[in-house]
Amino acid sequence: MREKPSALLWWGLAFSIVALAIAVACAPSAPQGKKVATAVSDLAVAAQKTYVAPGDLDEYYMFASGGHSGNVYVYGVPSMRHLSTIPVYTPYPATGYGFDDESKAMLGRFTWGDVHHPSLSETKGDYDGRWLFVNDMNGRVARIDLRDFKTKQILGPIPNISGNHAAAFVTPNTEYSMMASRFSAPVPNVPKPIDSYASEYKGIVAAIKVDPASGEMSLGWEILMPPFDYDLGDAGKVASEGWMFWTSYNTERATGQLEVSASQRDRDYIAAVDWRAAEKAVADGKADTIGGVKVLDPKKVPGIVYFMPCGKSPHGVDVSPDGKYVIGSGKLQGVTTAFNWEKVQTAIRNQDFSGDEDGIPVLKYESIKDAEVPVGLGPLHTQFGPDGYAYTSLFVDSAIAKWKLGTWEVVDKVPMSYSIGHLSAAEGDTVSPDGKYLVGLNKLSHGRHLSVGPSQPESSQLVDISEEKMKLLYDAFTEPEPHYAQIIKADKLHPIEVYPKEENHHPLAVWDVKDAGVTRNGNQVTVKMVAVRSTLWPTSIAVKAGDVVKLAITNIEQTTDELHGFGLLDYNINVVVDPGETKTVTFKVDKPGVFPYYCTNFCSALHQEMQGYLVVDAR
Ligand code: K7E
Ligand code: CUA
Repeated sequence: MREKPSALLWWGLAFSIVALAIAVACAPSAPQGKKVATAVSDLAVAAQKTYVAPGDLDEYYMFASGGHSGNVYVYGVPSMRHLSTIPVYTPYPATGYGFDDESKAMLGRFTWGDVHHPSLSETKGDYDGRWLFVNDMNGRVARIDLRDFKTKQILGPIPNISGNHAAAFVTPNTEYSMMASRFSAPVPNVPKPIDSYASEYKGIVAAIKVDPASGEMSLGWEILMPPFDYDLGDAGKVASEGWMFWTSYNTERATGQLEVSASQRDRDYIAAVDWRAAEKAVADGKADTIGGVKVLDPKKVPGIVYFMPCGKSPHGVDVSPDGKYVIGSGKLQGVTTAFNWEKVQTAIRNQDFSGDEDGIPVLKYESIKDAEVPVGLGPLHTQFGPDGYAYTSLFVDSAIAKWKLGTWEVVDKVPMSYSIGHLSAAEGDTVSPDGKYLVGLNKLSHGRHLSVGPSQPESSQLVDISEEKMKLLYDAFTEPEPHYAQIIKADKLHPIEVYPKEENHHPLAVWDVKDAGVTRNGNQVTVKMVAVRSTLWPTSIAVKAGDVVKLAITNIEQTTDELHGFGLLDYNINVVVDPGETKTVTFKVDKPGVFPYYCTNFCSALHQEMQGYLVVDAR
């Protein structure tokens, strides 16, 4: 990474802004000149802290959920520049995702997904920069490889899971990506009357196994849960490693108008799952197979799940960096509760239970809580700093509260504009948070950007948390729909610039223009195409109506950023091939005529010459 610009430049910038402030302050209409000058110099400091000079690079990557856009968006922090869009559950013509055979196969029969929680792979509870997992409400989880920032696998829909919101949280060594059902349904899913919900519908928590070398995900196991709505999760770490926590609401087991019917009880629960014990129970043959998955029933396998009562209708649950505290609260409360993991373990040992839910023991709130921290109204999510501080987003108060673990005092608050949901601190959910930056991901934003009509631009706000007082630095547009994001130190990632030729084992890859061409087997036509500046070889393809064409394009460039595309307008074909990559697309030609194809990515001075013809004769 390059050096920061010289202090001289900063002083120059600060000086001009201060000069401007004085000019403004001295103007006849300026109210309280001194105050204006102070405010403007604060802005100069903020500008300095977010300014990434031309040619300079950001210190962090932020990976943000794109909600029902189905994408993940990558930003640089602190500049908040949008660097890249990673399509996951939705076709994205800009990169050809969802158009070639390989990515079409991953998407299956779906063309959208609702992404909520990105989860960077971890080693010993710290981001290791290998993969990013993201969930989709439709029971799926995807893996993005951070070597090339591409989606490599979509697993699911996972059987028995209905509304996979509480995912894709990884365990501290990425043994599993965990998920849980937000909606309960009969398991297995056969029609059952809604009025039998309380007894016949089930929730599910699921562990998706991750191969430690390749990241390949496969079905792990599941646990049958009472029909609550499991909302968010976090893996235990250090002191609580081996456990997984999920919030749940609607422990009333109500149906219909949940905003009323699911708010009757004072407390809902955080489910604490001993995933090592569950893993062992599955290995010992204690699971039943439902829908092709090994499912544990806690009634038959005691000791794998406990319920920790928590303020009603909770949202986030977050484990402190040392794993000693589990933070969770009702989302309409004015306090958040710090549960003491030591006390939870003692209560489990002493069987200090108040009852059970479908055979799952319920712990006593008073026995396991350490403190109710008066953070303010509407606590949703908590992130951590390196110095024992916690940061909680307050939806109702529209603010972030900073408070201290252990002393439980609230030391600072910064307003958010408006209605913050998630928040993300630099490596703020790992065993060693960085501090420095915090991003508030706001649900509403009216007036923070130029108006673009009724659908207001989403806004995220960058906050400086390097000092005692939090300082708002910057308002940034973020692509909708913002949920969670994670921020990782840039030097942990080492993205490649080209796909090395020797790693390309595609059976239809060709590396020399003389090997490009068309072969026929009955009505099956295979085209091996070479894309290289500035020709698509072959330059014409002759086929007959009724043929099935399999086109394999190899971009033989080994130069960074030399992408080529293949657009065949009439047939809705759009393939983008990175340097060293081979992609295929299979399509039936049913319309006779002459159809031009061309390169879609501006690749050279003669890019516009990179074109050819598909000639389809009538049969
Ligand atoms: Cu938007 Cu995590 Cu889906 Cu909270 S969730 S705010
Ligand atoms: Cu290749 Cu433009």
